[in-house]
Amino acid sequence: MNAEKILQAARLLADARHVACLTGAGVSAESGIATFRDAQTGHWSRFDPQALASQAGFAADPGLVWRWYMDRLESARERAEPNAGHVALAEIAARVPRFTLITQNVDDLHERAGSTNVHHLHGSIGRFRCNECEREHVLRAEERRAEMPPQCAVCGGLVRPDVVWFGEMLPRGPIEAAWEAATECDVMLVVGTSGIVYPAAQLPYLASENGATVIDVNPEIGALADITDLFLQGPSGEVLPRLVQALSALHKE
Ligand code: BV8
Ligand code: ZN
Repeated sequence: MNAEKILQAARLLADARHVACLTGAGVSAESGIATFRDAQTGHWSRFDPQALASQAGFAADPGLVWRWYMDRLESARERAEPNAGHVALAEIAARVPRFTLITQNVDDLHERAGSTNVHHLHGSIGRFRCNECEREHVLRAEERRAEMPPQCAVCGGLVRPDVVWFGEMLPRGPIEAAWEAATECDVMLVVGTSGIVYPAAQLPYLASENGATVIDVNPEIGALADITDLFLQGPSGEVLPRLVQALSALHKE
């Protein structure tokens, strides 16, 4: 990653009134959480995440889906720590007038790194609700180890994680905040997403159509290449801290 491009990106951030940031599974990769693109770790590698993260998958085998989420919850909550990329995003937010963080991730690593007001387009793996009546369910310790999902205390429906499955609508609040930020921002900073899943992947396009500059941080060139103005190739845990350093240096000038 050459210093010139980092400096160019830092100047864009320094001149921005409003930076919108869209993150995907890649920002949590260096925390040890497998992305959807990578084969899921261990015995999950023989399952297709898109099949498991769906009503059909849950109906077909609620126990399998429950165990998949309990394993992911354990790795996100017990084993994973925020990495330098998560921390850098919280530091950039403190250095620009307005910063809107929108994530496709269901882990809480942005919050644990100090980011506030994080918009979770696809929900959170640490929250649970009834698949039928949608009542919130507070998970008990023994339910984390159970082979089957718990049943709703009120209607008897199966309890599921409060995440957005494929084919399900995204929550209105986060969508409205994300759409407003994408249309209003000067810079759209995209970090660690393949840009494949809609409607989240629409946001960089929306920002670009509304005159924002799109910066993409990713080790690989992806689906957003055609609207990316500045591509910072590399892992977010390395690129973002360098961006913070360059931004801080500009502020000292
Ligand atoms: C909806 C929560 C309709 C669950 C998730 C055909 C064409 C277009 C669209 C569709 C289609 N068929 C179906 C659809 C719609 C579908 C969709 O987009 N499908 C895709 C696969 C084609 N979308 C939906 O179903 C959405 N709902 O459309 O509803 C509707 C409309 C009206 C009324 C009713 C219904 C719901 C989508 C949300 C699904 N839920 N997550 C859970 O987590 O279990 S999506 C899930 O996958 C993640 O949240 C994430 O969003 C997505 C994976 O994407 P990424 O985050 O980008 O991760 P990925 O692994 O793909 O990429 C990782 C990237 O990181 C890579 O680029 C890699 O290079 C990079 N990377 C790796 N290491 C690093 C790094 N980057 C930086 N640093 C590193 N170190
Ligand atoms: Zn219920």
